[in-house]
Amino acid sequence: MLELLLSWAWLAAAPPKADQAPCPDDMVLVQGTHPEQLQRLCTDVRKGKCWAFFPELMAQEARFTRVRTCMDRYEWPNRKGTRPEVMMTFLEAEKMCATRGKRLCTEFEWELACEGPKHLPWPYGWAQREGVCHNDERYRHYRFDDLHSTDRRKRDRETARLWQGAPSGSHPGCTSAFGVEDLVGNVEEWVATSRREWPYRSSLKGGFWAKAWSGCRGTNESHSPQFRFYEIGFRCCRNPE
Ligand SMILES: [Ca+2]
Repeated sequence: MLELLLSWAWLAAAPPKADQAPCPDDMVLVQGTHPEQLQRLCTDVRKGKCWAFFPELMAQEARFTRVRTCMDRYEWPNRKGTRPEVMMTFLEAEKMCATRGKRLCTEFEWELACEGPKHLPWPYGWAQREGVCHNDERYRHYRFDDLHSTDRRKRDRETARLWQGAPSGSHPGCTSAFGVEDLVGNVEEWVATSRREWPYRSSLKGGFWAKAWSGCRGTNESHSPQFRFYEIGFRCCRNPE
């Protein structure tokens, strides 16, 4: 009996197995090297934007950051089939992540998650393909006074009128090599700024449902942590076990 108890006690105290998953089930491991600057050769220029790059051809600046993080598979609240939340400031998004023991992802973590180990310009390849990610809706003009009204009902009504987002995970082709979904398009995502030249500690990535040229690179750095908008959401990260 004593032997049995001892062996039970040893098992209870045993360290986790080496192959234990570093991230919870609803997060994915994003790991690799992030090059701060990339140069690619554009092969399709329209409307002042690049819609395709020469495959596999790339020059990288010699400034790299090692990334190893667990990232939510979907936009907040990180549940497949659920409508992602919008109209939260960067400060509120930080607090929401903290309630789950997480933090906002950094700009570099987000870019590596989107580009994958091959550093693709879009999560799925070297050329933009219509309809793969949710960013082809027609732009609707917003009414500033309604959207920023102190009257909550007015604000909610305008947000609902502008909403053209999709439930999380409804564009399976818009999945990065690491398995993160909806990075490009759907709702734009708050990230913690990584580049020293940006003015705020808050940045935005991925464009939204009506920004067809969005890709993995390109940061919207023009909004302070107090800014809120009808198409802005976020996703969370945390350090691996
Ligand atoms: Ca997104």
